[in-house]
Amino acid sequence: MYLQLSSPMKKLHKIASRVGLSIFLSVLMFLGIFCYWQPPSIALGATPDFQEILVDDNLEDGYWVEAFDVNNDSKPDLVTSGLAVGEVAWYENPGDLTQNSQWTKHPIITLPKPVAVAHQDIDEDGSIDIVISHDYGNCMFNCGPDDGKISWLKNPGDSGLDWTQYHIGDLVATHRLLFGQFTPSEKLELLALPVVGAESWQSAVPVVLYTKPDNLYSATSWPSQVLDDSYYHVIHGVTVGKFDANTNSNLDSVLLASQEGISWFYYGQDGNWYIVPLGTGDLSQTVDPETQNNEHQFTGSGNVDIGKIGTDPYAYIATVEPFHGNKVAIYTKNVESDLVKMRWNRTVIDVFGYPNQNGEGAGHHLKTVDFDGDGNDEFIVAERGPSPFQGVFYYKLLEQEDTHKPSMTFERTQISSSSAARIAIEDFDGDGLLDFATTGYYTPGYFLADNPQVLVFLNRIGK
Ligand SMILES: [Ca+2]
Ligand SMILES: [Ca+2]
Ligand SMILES: [Ca+2]
Ligand SMILES: [Ca+2]
Repeated sequence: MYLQLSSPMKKLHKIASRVGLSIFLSVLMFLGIFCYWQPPSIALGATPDFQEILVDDNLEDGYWVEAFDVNNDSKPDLVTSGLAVGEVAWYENPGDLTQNSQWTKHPIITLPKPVAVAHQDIDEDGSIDIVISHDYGNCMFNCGPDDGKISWLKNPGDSGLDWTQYHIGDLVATHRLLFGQFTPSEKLELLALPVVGAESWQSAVPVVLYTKPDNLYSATSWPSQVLDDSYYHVIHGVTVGKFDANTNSNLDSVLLASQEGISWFYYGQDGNWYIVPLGTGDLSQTVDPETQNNEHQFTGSGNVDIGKIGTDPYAYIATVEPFHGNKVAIYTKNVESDLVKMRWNRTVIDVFGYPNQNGEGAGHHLKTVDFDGDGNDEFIVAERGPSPFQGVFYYKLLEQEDTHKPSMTFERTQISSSSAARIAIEDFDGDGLLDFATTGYYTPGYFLADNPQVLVFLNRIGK
């Protein structure tokens, strides 16, 4: 498994000119050790090219960005939130996307420490609503019994009214939310994933499924069931898909990134929930040789998405590891290893410096997308910072050797150097090519980026 850099010497020189020697050494590791150098001519087919559009800057907050059409004009808008101020707002897509176009900001609500956002037309009135976890309190290292609530916010549409908040449930440390059709129930389902258990950051995490009630507006909470409360610890990443399609199941299920590594969590045909471990993630977190300090020694995985190659929708798994990790790893399928089963092989392809004294690196999110339309997924990684491990990094599959025990070569290109906490994928300019948006990371107690921005990156590959 190899990594190749675009214009590597240029980038190295630029970085070296503005960092000190100690950081420079880790930059050398970042740029060199895990790379396999190839002539740049191989990469000429689809040079990553994105037009950066500033939506907002000089923010005093930043954690989540979600993309969907809030005002029903067929142009995807952005919803942002963060734990510092707690304002949830949406930015209206102006349509004509240029450097000077103004994205009007509309406040939605201000909540104590909102974390995760997901969207769905919950009341089926034609306007897409929001579900949000909030009142995060002092989680994740010191959660109180009331630190974690889930609400849905009714989109007022063009009624001129405010957004209305409805309670869904209380769940300590809720950190990720996903809508899906996870069971044969035909009701709307919401999967809620706390980052830690209620007792301590090392306690097991309850995975909870909420079901939309029939009395949606009068319900004081949504019916819920705990699907598992013993296996998982420190869940930070999730991706949803129809991973069980080969058994003719049309149900959604999830890949989870947790202290246990990468696992597939799904509802089986017998009505039970199953956990299938796919890989252990990072088992040996490195320590900064300068500080020799790593308080939490996180292990496992922190973010996960799955990449397609040609006709195989599950050709590779891309991860950031471990929790708030400094490593980018690729899992590929080895079908030679067993008579009847295949196995996922993990390879670290990139290292973004060392974990800090809390054991945290700069990596915070990742998404697989076929941006250049060649039938294979690229993936982009959001690095929260500090610089030089800050911004969006684009990984393009250059070649795959041997389909039975594949070795993949990726080329890395830095798209942005503005702090990136999360990525949202949409076609913001309606040209048929998927674009992406990011928000900077600004969370007290974790990391405060300089000048957090909300940015849209329009896909101009091949144009
Ligand atoms: Ca819109
Ligand atoms: Ca609605
Ligand atoms: Ca592609
Ligand atoms: Ca586009």
